[in-house]
Amino acid sequence: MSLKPKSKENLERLCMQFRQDLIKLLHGIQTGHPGGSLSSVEIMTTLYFEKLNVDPNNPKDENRDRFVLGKGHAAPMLYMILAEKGYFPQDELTSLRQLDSRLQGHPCALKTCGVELSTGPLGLGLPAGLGMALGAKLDGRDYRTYVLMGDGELQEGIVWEAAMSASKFKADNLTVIVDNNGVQLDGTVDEIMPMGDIAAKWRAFGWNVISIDGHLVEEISAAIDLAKTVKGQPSVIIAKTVKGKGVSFMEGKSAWHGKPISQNEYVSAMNELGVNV
Ligand SMILES: Cc1ncc(C[n+]2csc(CCOP(=O)(O)OP(=O)(O)O)c2C)c(N)n1
Ligand SMILES: [Mg+2]
Repeated sequence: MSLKPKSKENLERLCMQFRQDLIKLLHGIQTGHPGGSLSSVEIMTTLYFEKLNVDPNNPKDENRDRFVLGKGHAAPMLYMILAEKGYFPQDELTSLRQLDSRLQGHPCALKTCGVELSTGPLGLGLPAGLGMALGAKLDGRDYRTYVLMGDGELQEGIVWEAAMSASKFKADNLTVIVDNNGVQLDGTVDEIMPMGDIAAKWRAFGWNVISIDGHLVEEISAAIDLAKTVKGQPSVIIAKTVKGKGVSFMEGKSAWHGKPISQNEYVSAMNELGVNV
């Protein structure tokens, strides 16, 4: 079913709000990861506000859909979404990355309500997510598991071990979304470790592959729906994105993977996002 105009409008409004709030938050705390948070805004927003069957009032419901943030450094984006959904108070966001805060620099499932899996070491999201998906089958439950991964993260060997297992075990209740922004921590993916044709790689590992523009909420929504209809194999949505999307001086730059935002940069970013500061 295609996204209703009202839903599309609502998602796009939320995405703009999250971009503004993210820049304000990361400038305020002078730390954190803007680039990979900004590239995944539409993906995470569409999942949480349109697709995932989750309830902040019943966060451990055994039938809830599972979302795993493989690229754990995009934690600020996840936290903003969880706060907006009501998992914890909005005013706690400014404690991000502070000592003893519940909101650690990378998601911690033991401390933070709504975080499904502790991540940070790249690559472990998919094997754990596969376990959740296979667990659903063993328990006869119909929840789905979603794993969001970075394209640099795909270089981890464990990803491909999990990928071949997922296809062997026909994990058709598992959807991976690759935030395919072409950039990793200190360079482009092509410079650091070229991955070639990643769609062909996933296909060769037995996955159903769907390629989309990862900044268009209607394409993300349609791809998630399509993946649900595929039987007998897991699906991967390869979402073409721009690292740092929405703030021109951050776009496509590995330097903005993780660094403090200066006062001048803050003013310029906020102006670009339509806020006078
Ligand atoms: C196993 C492991 N190796 C290295 C790192 C350090 N690291 C953190 S983020 C990152 C780059 C990730 O790039 P990508 O997956 O493309 O993320 P995105 O571009 O979406 O931010 C690296 C190398 C890590 N967290 N885990
Ligand atoms: Mg990347």
